[in-house]
Amino acid sequence: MATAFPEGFLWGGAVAANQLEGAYLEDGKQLNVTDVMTGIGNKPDIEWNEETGKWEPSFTHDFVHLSEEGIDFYHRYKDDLALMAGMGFKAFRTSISWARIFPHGDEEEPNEAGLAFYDDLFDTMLELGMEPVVTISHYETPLGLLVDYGGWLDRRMIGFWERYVRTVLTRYKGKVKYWMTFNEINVGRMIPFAAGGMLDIHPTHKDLPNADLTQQQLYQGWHHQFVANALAVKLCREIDPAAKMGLMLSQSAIATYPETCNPDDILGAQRTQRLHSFFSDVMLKGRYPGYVRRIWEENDVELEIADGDMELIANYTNDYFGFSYYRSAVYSTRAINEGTTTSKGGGLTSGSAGTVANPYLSACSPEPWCWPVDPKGLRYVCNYLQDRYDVPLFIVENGIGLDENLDADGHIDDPFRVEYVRDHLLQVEEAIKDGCDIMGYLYWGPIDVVSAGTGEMRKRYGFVYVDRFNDGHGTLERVKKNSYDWYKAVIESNGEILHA
Ligand code: BGP
Repeated sequence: MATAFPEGFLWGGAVAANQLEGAYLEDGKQLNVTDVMTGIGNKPDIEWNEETGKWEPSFTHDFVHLSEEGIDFYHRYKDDLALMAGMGFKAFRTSISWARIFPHGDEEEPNEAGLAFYDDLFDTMLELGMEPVVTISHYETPLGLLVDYGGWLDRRMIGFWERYVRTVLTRYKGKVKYWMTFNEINVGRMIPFAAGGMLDIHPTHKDLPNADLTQQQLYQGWHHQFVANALAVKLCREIDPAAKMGLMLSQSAIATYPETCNPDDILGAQRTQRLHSFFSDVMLKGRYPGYVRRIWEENDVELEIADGDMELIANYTNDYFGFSYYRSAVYSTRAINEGTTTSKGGGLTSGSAGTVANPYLSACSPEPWCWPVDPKGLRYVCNYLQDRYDVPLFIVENGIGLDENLDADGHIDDPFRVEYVRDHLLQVEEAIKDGCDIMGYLYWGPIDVVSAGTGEMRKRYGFVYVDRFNDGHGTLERVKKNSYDWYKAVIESNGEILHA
Protein backbone atom coordinates (compact mmCIF):
# COMPACT_ATOMS: atom_id res chain seq x y z
CA MET A 1 0.00 0.00 0.00
CA ALA A 2 1.42 3.37 -0.96
CA THR A 3 1.75 5.80 1.91
CA ALA A 4 0.73 9.43 1.88
CA PHE A 5 4.23 10.57 2.84
CA PRO A 6 5.49 12.46 -0.19
CA GLU A 7 8.74 11.74 -1.95
CA GLY A 8 11.54 13.78 -0.42
CA PHE A 9 9.84 13.81 2.99
CA LEU A 10 12.52 14.88 5.47
CA TRP A 11 12.70 11.97 7.93
CA GLY A 12 15.18 12.43 10.74
CA GLY A 13 15.85 13.67 14.24
CA ALA A 14 16.54 16.83 16.24
CA VAL A 15 18.82 17.94 19.05
CA ALA A 16 20.20 21.23 20.39
CA ALA A 17 23.82 22.25 20.93
CA ASN A 18 23.46 23.07 24.61
CA GLN A 19 21.90 19.70 25.41
CA LEU A 20 24.57 17.48 23.90
CA GLU A 21 27.77 19.20 22.79
CA GLY A 22 29.41 19.65 26.20
CA ALA A 23 32.85 21.33 25.82
CA TYR A 24 31.07 24.30 27.34
CA LEU A 25 34.18 26.49 27.63
CA GLU A 26 36.33 25.00 24.90
CA ASP A 27 37.95 26.70 21.87
CA GLY A 28 37.01 30.18 22.94
CA LYS A 29 33.37 29.59 23.80
CA GLN A 30 31.98 31.56 26.73
CA LEU A 31 28.82 30.99 28.75
CA ASN A 32 25.33 31.09 27.33
CA VAL A 33 22.10 31.29 29.32
CA THR A 34 21.58 27.54 29.62
CA ASP A 35 25.15 27.10 30.89
CA VAL A 36 24.08 28.71 34.16
CA MET A 37 20.92 26.65 34.56
CA THR A 38 20.07 23.14 35.59
CA GLY A 39 17.16 22.96 33.19
CA ILE A 40 15.26 25.87 31.70
CA GLY A 41 12.47 25.27 34.20
CA ASN A 42 14.78 26.20 37.07
CA LYS A 43 16.16 29.50 38.25
CA PRO A 44 19.40 30.69 36.70
CA ASP A 45 22.44 30.28 38.92
CA ILE A 46 23.39 33.96 38.91
CA GLU A 47 23.63 36.52 41.68
CA TRP A 48 23.83 40.26 42.00
CA ASN A 49 27.38 41.47 42.59
CA GLU A 50 27.36 44.72 44.60
CA GLU A 51 30.89 45.65 43.53
CA THR A 52 30.38 45.35 39.81
CA GLY A 53 26.72 46.32 40.00
CA LYS A 54 25.59 43.49 37.77
CA TRP A 55 24.37 39.93 37.66
CA GLU A 56 27.15 37.36 37.53
CA PRO A 57 27.27 33.58 37.43
CA SER A 58 27.45 32.35 40.99
CA PHE A 59 28.63 28.87 40.06
CA THR A 60 27.97 27.50 43.48
CA HIS A 61 28.28 24.05 41.93
CA ASP A 62 26.22 22.46 44.60
CA PHE A 63 24.55 20.52 41.80
CA VAL A 64 25.74 18.31 38.97
CA HIS A 65 25.61 20.43 35.87
CA LEU A 66 25.25 17.80 33.19
CA SER A 67 25.22 20.07 30.17
CA GLU A 68 28.84 21.15 30.79
CA GLU A 69 29.94 17.82 29.37
CA GLY A 70 26.62 16.88 27.74
CA ILE A 71 27.14 13.63 25.89
CA ASP A 72 30.46 14.95 24.60
CA PHE A 73 29.05 15.34 21.09
CA TYR A 74 31.62 18.08 20.49
CA HIS A 75 34.31 15.40 20.33
CA ARG A 76 32.23 12.44 19.17
CA TYR A 77 30.00 13.95 16.50
CA LYS A 78 31.44 11.93 13.63
CA ASP A 79 30.50 8.63 15.29
CA ASP A 80 27.15 9.98 16.47
CA LEU A 81 26.23 11.30 13.03
CA ALA A 82 27.18 7.94 11.54
CA LEU A 83 24.71 6.33 13.95
CA MET A 84 22.00 8.73 12.75
CA ALA A 85 22.86 8.04 9.12
CA GLY A 86 22.61 4.34 9.96
CA MET A 87 18.88 4.88 10.46
CA GLY A 88 18.71 6.46 7.02
CA PHE A 89 18.09 10.00 8.26
CA LYS A 90 17.43 12.46 5.44
CA ALA A 91 17.80 15.42 7.81
CA PHE A 92 19.37 16.18 11.15
CA ARG A 93 18.49 19.23 13.19
CA THR A 94 20.86 20.88 15.61
CA SER A 95 21.62 24.43 16.68
CA ILE A 96 24.63 26.67 16.49
CA SER A 97 25.80 27.64 19.94
CA TRP A 98 25.86 31.43 19.54
CA ALA A 99 28.58 31.81 22.21
CA ARG A 100 30.95 29.63 20.16
CA ILE A 101 30.74 32.17 17.33
CA PHE A 102 30.45 35.42 19.32
CA PRO A 103 31.55 34.32 22.81
CA HIS A 104 30.43 37.40 24.72
CA GLY A 105 27.96 38.38 22.04
CA ASP A 106 29.06 41.92 21.21
CA GLU A 107 32.46 41.30 19.57
CA GLU A 108 33.19 42.82 16.17
CA GLU A 109 34.80 39.65 14.82
CA PRO A 110 33.65 36.04 15.13
CA ASN A 111 35.59 33.23 16.79
CA GLU A 112 37.15 31.18 13.97
CA ALA A 113 37.42 28.00 16.06
CA GLY A 114 33.68 28.00 16.60
CA LEU A 115 32.93 28.57 12.92
CA ALA A 116 35.32 25.78 11.94
CA PHE A 117 33.57 23.31 14.26
CA TYR A 118 30.22 23.81 12.53
CA ASP A 119 31.86 23.73 9.11
CA ASP A 120 33.03 20.23 9.78
CA LEU A 121 29.79 19.24 11.47
CA PHE A 122 27.68 20.29 8.47
CA ASP A 123 30.17 18.78 6.00
CA THR A 124 29.97 15.48 7.87
CA MET A 125 26.17 15.53 7.74
CA LEU A 126 26.19 16.24 4.02
CA GLU A 127 28.73 13.47 3.34
CA LEU A 128 26.41 11.11 5.21
CA GLY A 129 23.42 12.18 3.11
CA MET A 130 21.67 14.26 5.78
CA GLU A 131 20.40 17.82 5.25
CA PRO A 132 21.42 20.08 8.14
CA VAL A 133 18.39 21.79 9.70
CA VAL A 134 19.81 24.55 11.84
CA THR A 135 18.34 26.58 14.68
CA ILE A 136 20.19 29.86 15.04
CA SER A 137 19.43 30.12 18.76
CA HIS A 138 18.02 27.24 20.80
CA TYR A 139 17.87 28.81 24.30
CA GLU A 140 21.49 29.82 23.66
CA THR A 141 21.83 33.59 23.95
CA PRO A 142 25.35 34.46 25.18
CA LEU A 143 25.17 35.25 28.89
CA GLY A 144 27.32 38.36 28.33
CA LEU A 145 24.48 39.94 26.36
CA LEU A 146 22.05 39.38 29.23
CA VAL A 147 24.20 40.65 32.08
CA ASP A 148 25.59 43.64 30.19
CA TYR A 149 22.56 44.67 28.15
CA GLY A 150 19.53 42.87 29.58
CA GLY A 151 19.36 40.69 26.48
CA TRP A 152 16.35 41.22 24.21
CA LEU A 153 14.96 43.92 26.51
CA ASP A 154 17.57 46.14 24.84
CA ARG A 155 17.19 47.18 21.22
CA ARG A 156 20.95 46.93 20.64
CA MET A 157 20.46 43.14 20.59
CA ILE A 158 19.10 43.45 17.06
CA GLY A 159 22.53 44.64 15.90
CA PHE A 160 24.41 41.82 17.66
CA TRP A 161 21.97 39.31 16.22
CA GLU A 162 22.29 40.76 12.73
CA ARG A 163 26.07 40.40 12.84
CA TYR A 164 25.78 36.81 14.08
CA VAL A 165 23.18 35.82 11.50
CA ARG A 166 25.07 37.48 8.65
CA THR A 167 28.21 35.61 9.74
CA VAL A 168 26.64 32.15 9.81
CA LEU A 169 24.55 32.63 6.65
CA THR A 170 27.64 33.73 4.73
CA ARG A 171 29.88 31.01 6.11
CA TYR A 172 27.46 28.10 5.61
CA LYS A 173 25.95 29.32 2.33
CA GLY A 174 25.19 26.35 0.11
CA LYS A 175 25.58 23.90 3.00
CA VAL A 176 22.51 24.68 5.08
CA LYS A 177 19.19 24.83 3.25
CA TYR A 178 16.88 24.83 6.25
CA TRP A 179 17.30 27.48 8.92
CA MET A 180 15.15 28.44 11.87
CA THR A 181 15.53 31.64 13.90
CA PHE A 182 14.64 31.17 17.60
CA ASN A 183 13.61 27.96 19.33
CA GLU A 184 10.24 28.35 21.04
CA ILE A 185 10.27 32.04 22.02
CA ASN A 186 6.64 31.51 23.00
CA VAL A 187 7.91 29.52 25.98
CA GLY A 188 9.59 32.78 27.03
CA ARG A 189 6.25 33.75 28.54
CA MET A 190 6.94 31.22 31.32
CA ILE A 191 10.75 31.27 31.30
CA PRO A 192 11.97 34.62 29.96
CA PHE A 193 15.61 34.12 30.97
CA ALA A 194 16.33 31.01 28.89
CA ALA A 195 13.67 30.98 26.20
CA GLY A 196 13.31 34.74 25.99
CA GLY A 197 16.96 35.67 26.44
CA MET A 198 15.88 38.57 28.69
CA LEU A 199 17.09 39.77 32.10
CA ASP A 200 16.12 42.81 34.12
CA ILE A 201 19.48 44.42 34.92
CA HIS A 202 18.22 47.62 36.49
CA PRO A 203 20.00 48.02 39.88
CA THR A 204 16.76 48.86 41.66
CA HIS A 205 15.40 45.48 40.61
CA LYS A 206 18.27 43.43 41.96
CA ASP A 207 16.14 41.96 44.77
CA LEU A 208 13.44 40.74 42.43
CA PRO A 209 13.50 37.10 41.49
CA ASN A 210 15.52 37.63 38.35
CA ALA A 211 13.21 35.67 36.13
CA ASP A 212 10.19 37.93 36.72
CA LEU A 213 9.44 40.42 33.99
CA THR A 214 6.50 42.77 33.48
CA GLN A 215 4.15 42.45 30.51
CA GLN A 216 5.66 45.69 29.19
CA GLN A 217 9.15 44.17 29.26
CA LEU A 218 8.05 40.88 27.67
CA TYR A 219 6.19 42.47 24.77
CA GLN A 220 9.01 44.94 24.15
CA GLY A 221 11.57 42.10 24.18
CA TRP A 222 9.43 40.10 21.76
CA HIS A 223 9.07 43.11 19.51
CA HIS A 224 12.85 43.26 19.22
CA GLN A 225 12.87 39.53 18.42
CA PHE A 226 10.18 39.96 15.74
CA VAL A 227 12.33 42.62 14.09
CA ALA A 228 15.35 40.30 14.42
CA ASN A 229 13.37 37.39 12.93
CA ALA A 230 12.37 39.50 9.92
CA LEU A 231 15.96 40.67 9.51
CA ALA A 232 17.10 37.03 9.42
CA VAL A 233 14.59 36.30 6.64
CA LYS A 234 15.83 39.35 4.74
CA LEU A 235 19.48 38.38 5.15
CA CYS A 236 18.72 34.84 4.03
CA ARG A 237 17.06 36.08 0.83
CA GLU A 238 20.04 38.34 0.13
CA ILE A 239 22.89 35.99 1.06
CA ASP A 240 21.58 32.54 0.14
CA PRO A 241 18.26 32.79 -1.73
CA ALA A 242 18.14 29.02 -2.23
CA ALA A 243 17.92 28.50 1.54
CA LYS A 244 14.73 28.76 3.61
CA MET A 245 14.34 30.63 6.88
CA GLY A 246 11.67 29.11 9.10
CA LEU A 247 10.39 29.98 12.53
CA MET A 248 10.16 27.51 15.40
CA LEU A 249 7.55 27.52 18.15
CA SER A 250 6.23 25.07 20.71
CA GLN A 251 2.73 24.16 19.54
CA SER A 252 1.61 21.69 22.20
CA ALA A 253 -0.63 24.40 23.66
CA ILE A 254 -2.49 24.72 20.35
CA ALA A 255 -4.00 21.34 21.23
CA THR A 256 -5.82 22.84 24.23
CA TYR A 257 -9.32 21.39 24.21
CA PRO A 258 -12.32 22.95 25.96
CA GLU A 259 -13.53 20.59 28.72
CA THR A 260 -17.19 21.13 27.77
CA CYS A 261 -19.40 23.13 25.41
CA ASN A 262 -19.66 25.81 28.10
CA PRO A 263 -18.85 28.96 26.09
CA ASP A 264 -16.41 29.97 28.83
CA ASP A 265 -14.44 26.77 28.19
CA ILE A 266 -14.42 27.47 24.46
CA LEU A 267 -13.25 31.05 25.00
CA GLY A 268 -10.67 29.94 27.59
CA ALA A 269 -9.19 27.37 25.20
CA GLN A 270 -9.14 29.98 22.45
CA ARG A 271 -7.39 32.44 24.76
CA THR A 272 -4.70 29.85 25.45
CA GLN A 273 -4.24 29.18 21.74
CA ARG A 274 -3.91 32.89 21.05
CA LEU A 275 -1.25 33.37 23.74
CA HIS A 276 0.89 31.08 21.58
CA SER A 277 -0.39 31.88 18.08
CA PHE A 278 0.42 35.52 18.82
CA PHE A 279 4.05 34.81 17.88
CA SER A 280 3.32 33.16 14.54
CA ASP A 281 0.54 35.66 13.81
CA VAL A 282 3.18 38.40 13.88
CA MET A 283 5.98 36.47 12.15
CA LEU A 284 3.82 34.92 9.41
CA LYS A 285 1.03 37.45 8.89
CA GLY A 286 3.45 40.34 9.26
CA ARG A 287 1.42 42.47 11.67
CA TYR A 288 0.22 42.58 15.25
CA PRO A 289 -3.15 40.82 15.57
CA GLY A 290 -6.16 42.78 16.82
CA TYR A 291 -6.66 40.65 19.93
CA VAL A 292 -3.28 41.62 21.40
CA ARG A 293 -4.27 45.27 21.59
CA ARG A 294 -6.74 44.47 24.34
CA ILE A 295 -4.02 42.63 26.30
CA TRP A 296 -1.74 45.65 25.93
CA GLU A 297 -4.47 48.00 27.04
CA GLU A 298 -5.35 45.95 30.10
CA ASN A 299 -1.69 45.61 31.10
CA ASP A 300 -0.58 49.17 30.34
CA VAL A 301 1.78 47.99 27.64
CA GLU A 302 3.08 50.70 25.35
CA LEU A 303 5.41 49.36 22.70
CA GLU A 304 8.28 51.37 21.37
CA ILE A 305 8.23 50.69 17.65
CA ALA A 306 10.99 52.31 15.58
CA ASP A 307 10.46 53.67 12.07
CA GLY A 308 10.68 50.86 9.57
CA ASP A 309 10.06 48.03 12.08
CA MET A 310 6.56 47.23 10.89
CA GLU A 311 7.55 47.38 7.20
CA LEU A 312 10.33 44.90 7.87
CA ILE A 313 7.99 42.59 9.78
CA ALA A 314 5.39 42.85 7.01
CA ASN A 315 7.81 42.27 4.14
CA TYR A 316 9.90 39.45 5.54
CA THR A 317 7.73 36.66 6.88
CA ASN A 318 9.18 33.18 7.37
CA ASP A 319 9.30 30.53 4.65
CA TYR A 320 7.96 27.67 6.77
CA PHE A 321 6.56 26.87 10.20
CA GLY A 322 8.78 24.57 12.26
CA PHE A 323 7.21 23.39 15.49
CA SER A 324 7.41 20.98 18.40
CA TYR A 325 4.48 18.94 19.63
CA TYR A 326 4.57 16.63 22.62
CA ARG A 327 1.14 16.60 24.30
CA SER A 328 -2.26 18.21 24.59
CA ALA A 329 -4.15 19.89 27.44
CA VAL A 330 -7.74 20.54 28.56
CA TYR A 331 -9.12 23.94 29.51
CA SER A 332 -11.62 23.80 32.35
CA THR A 333 -13.52 26.82 33.69
CA ARG A 334 -15.06 24.53 36.31
CA ALA A 335 -11.64 23.48 37.67
CA ILE A 336 -10.48 27.09 37.74
CA ASN A 337 -13.54 28.11 39.75
CA GLU A 338 -13.08 25.15 42.11
CA GLY A 339 -9.34 25.75 42.37
CA THR A 340 -8.62 22.18 41.30
CA THR A 341 -6.57 22.64 38.14
CA THR A 342 -3.54 20.43 37.86
CA SER A 343 -0.20 21.07 36.23
CA LYS A 344 -0.26 17.57 34.76
CA GLY A 345 -0.68 17.91 31.07
CA GLY A 346 0.12 21.58 31.45
CA GLY A 347 3.56 22.77 32.37
CA LEU A 348 6.12 24.81 30.50
CA THR A 349 5.37 24.13 26.90
CA SER A 350 1.64 23.84 27.34
CA GLY A 351 1.08 27.13 29.10
CA SER A 352 -2.53 26.29 29.89
CA ALA A 353 -3.80 27.91 33.06
CA GLY A 354 -6.97 25.87 33.39
CA THR A 355 -5.65 22.38 32.86
CA VAL A 356 -7.28 19.15 33.99
CA ALA A 357 -6.66 15.52 33.01
CA ASN A 358 -8.20 14.32 29.75
CA PRO A 359 -10.36 11.24 30.43
CA TYR A 360 -10.23 10.23 26.75
CA LEU A 361 -6.48 9.70 26.72
CA SER A 362 -5.23 6.41 28.07
CA ALA A 363 -1.52 7.01 28.49
CA CYS A 364 0.94 9.51 29.75
CA SER A 365 4.72 9.36 29.87
CA PRO A 366 6.08 7.94 33.15
CA GLU A 367 6.02 9.85 36.43
CA PRO A 368 7.26 12.35 37.41
CA TRP A 369 6.86 13.89 33.94
CA CYS A 370 3.52 12.41 32.95
CA TRP A 371 3.01 14.19 29.64
CA PRO A 372 -0.32 13.01 28.18
CA VAL A 373 0.12 11.00 25.00
CA ASP A 374 -2.22 12.34 22.32
CA PRO A 375 -1.29 11.47 18.72
CA LYS A 376 -4.51 12.94 17.32
CA GLY A 377 -3.52 16.23 18.91
CA LEU A 378 -0.70 16.38 16.37
CA ARG A 379 -3.14 16.00 13.48
CA TYR A 380 -5.28 18.73 15.03
CA VAL A 381 -2.28 21.07 15.37
CA CYS A 382 -1.17 20.47 11.76
CA ASN A 383 -4.64 21.30 10.47
CA TYR A 384 -4.96 24.36 12.71
CA LEU A 385 -1.64 25.73 11.44
CA GLN A 386 -2.36 24.93 7.80
CA ASP A 387 -5.74 26.67 7.99
CA ARG A 388 -4.37 29.71 9.80
CA TYR A 389 -1.14 30.28 7.87
CA ASP A 390 -1.10 28.19 4.69
CA VAL A 391 2.70 27.80 4.68
CA PRO A 392 4.69 24.54 4.65
CA LEU A 393 4.83 22.88 8.06
CA PHE A 394 7.86 21.10 9.47
CA ILE A 395 7.48 18.90 12.56
CA VAL A 396 10.91 19.52 14.06
CA GLU A 397 10.30 17.94 17.48
CA ASN A 398 8.11 15.13 18.74
CA GLY A 399 9.15 12.31 21.03
CA ILE A 400 8.89 10.55 24.35
CA GLY A 401 11.22 10.68 27.36
CA LEU A 402 11.51 7.45 29.36
CA ASP A 403 13.56 6.38 32.37
CA GLU A 404 15.54 3.49 30.88
CA ASN A 405 18.41 1.23 31.91
CA LEU A 406 20.33 -1.47 30.08
CA ASP A 407 19.03 -4.97 30.84
CA ALA A 408 21.25 -7.86 31.95
CA ASP A 409 22.25 -8.50 28.31
CA GLY A 410 23.16 -4.86 27.72
CA HIS A 411 20.02 -4.10 25.64
CA ILE A 412 17.07 -1.75 25.90
CA ASP A 413 13.67 -2.85 24.69
CA ASP A 414 11.44 0.21 24.22
CA PRO A 415 8.08 -0.82 22.75
CA PHE A 416 6.38 2.19 24.38
CA ARG A 417 8.57 4.51 22.27
CA VAL A 418 7.83 2.55 19.10
CA GLU A 419 4.11 2.75 19.82
CA TYR A 420 4.35 6.50 20.56
CA VAL A 421 6.18 7.30 17.34
CA ARG A 422 4.04 4.97 15.21
CA ASP A 423 0.79 6.45 16.52
CA HIS A 424 2.01 10.01 15.95
CA LEU A 425 3.28 9.25 12.47
CA LEU A 426 -0.04 7.67 11.52
CA GLN A 427 -1.68 10.95 12.50
CA VAL A 428 0.89 12.91 10.49
CA GLU A 429 -0.13 10.78 7.53
CA GLU A 430 -3.79 11.59 8.22
CA ALA A 431 -2.89 15.28 8.33
CA ILE A 432 -1.17 14.97 4.95
CA LYS A 433 -4.34 13.34 3.59
CA ASP A 434 -6.30 16.25 5.13
CA GLY A 435 -4.32 18.51 2.82
CA CYS A 436 -1.52 19.66 5.12
CA ASP A 437 1.77 20.47 3.43
CA ILE A 438 4.25 18.77 5.78
CA MET A 439 7.94 18.93 4.89
CA GLY A 440 9.22 16.36 7.32
CA TYR A 441 9.26 14.76 10.74
CA LEU A 442 12.25 15.09 13.07
CA TYR A 443 12.08 12.90 16.16
CA TRP A 444 13.27 14.76 19.25
CA GLY A 445 16.30 13.29 20.87
CA PRO A 446 17.28 10.39 18.54
CA ILE A 447 20.25 9.99 20.88
CA ASP A 448 19.89 10.48 24.67
CA VAL A 449 20.69 14.09 25.60
CA VAL A 450 20.39 16.29 28.68
CA SER A 451 16.75 17.27 29.25
CA ALA A 452 15.96 20.92 28.50
CA GLY A 453 13.22 21.22 31.10
CA THR A 454 14.85 19.53 34.05
CA GLY A 455 18.55 19.24 33.18
CA GLU A 456 18.68 15.49 33.76
CA MET A 457 19.98 12.51 31.78
CA ARG A 458 17.36 10.18 33.27
CA LYS A 459 14.70 11.43 30.85
CA ARG A 460 15.85 9.55 27.77
CA TYR A 461 14.36 10.10 24.31
CA GLY A 462 16.96 8.30 22.20
CA PHE A 463 16.88 5.49 19.70
CA VAL A 464 20.49 5.40 20.89
CA TYR A 465 21.25 5.06 24.59
CA VAL A 466 24.12 7.04 26.14
CA ASP A 467 25.70 5.69 29.29
CA ARG A 468 25.54 8.73 31.54
CA PHE A 469 23.49 9.31 34.68
CA ASN A 470 22.06 12.16 36.73
CA ASP A 471 24.97 12.12 39.18
CA GLY A 472 27.35 12.60 36.24
CA HIS A 473 28.92 9.12 36.17
CA GLY A 474 28.91 6.85 33.13
CA THR A 475 31.16 5.66 30.31
CA LEU A 476 29.38 7.72 27.61
CA GLU A 477 29.19 4.52 25.57
CA ARG A 478 26.49 4.50 22.87
CA VAL A 479 24.11 1.51 22.55
CA LYS A 480 21.33 1.12 19.95
CA LYS A 481 17.92 0.53 21.54
CA ASN A 482 15.45 -1.83 19.89
CA SER A 483 13.57 1.15 18.44
CA TYR A 484 16.64 2.00 16.34
CA ASP A 485 16.02 -0.70 13.73
CA TRP A 486 12.30 -0.01 13.77
CA TYR A 487 12.73 3.70 12.96
CA LYS A 488 15.22 2.75 10.27
CA ALA A 489 12.59 0.49 8.70
CA VAL A 490 10.00 3.29 8.86
CA ILE A 491 12.30 5.59 6.92
CA GLU A 492 13.39 2.90 4.47
CA SER A 493 9.77 2.12 3.61
CA ASN A 494 8.77 5.83 3.56
CA GLY A 495 6.27 5.05 6.30
CA GLU A 496 4.80 1.90 4.81
CA ILE A 497 5.65 -0.37 7.74
CA LEU A 498 3.56 1.85 10.00
CA HIS A 499 0.60 -0.08 8.64
CA ALA A 500 2.14 -3.52 9.19
C1 BGP B 1 11.37 21.30 23.72
C2 BGP B 1 12.74 21.86 23.57
C3 BGP B 1 13.83 20.86 23.53
C4 BGP B 1 13.56 19.58 24.26
C5 BGP B 1 12.15 19.14 24.35
C6 BGP B 1 11.86 18.07 25.38
O1 BGP B 1 10.49 22.22 24.23
O2 BGP B 1 12.84 22.64 22.40
O3 BGP B 1 15.04 21.48 23.76
O4 BGP B 1 14.45 19.17 25.19
O5 BGP B 1 11.28 20.21 24.59
O6 BGP B 1 11.81 18.63 26.66
P1 BGP B 1 12.55 17.99 27.88
O7 BGP B 1 13.98 17.88 27.52
O8 BGP B 1 12.33 18.93 29.03
O9 BGP B 1 11.91 16.66 28.11
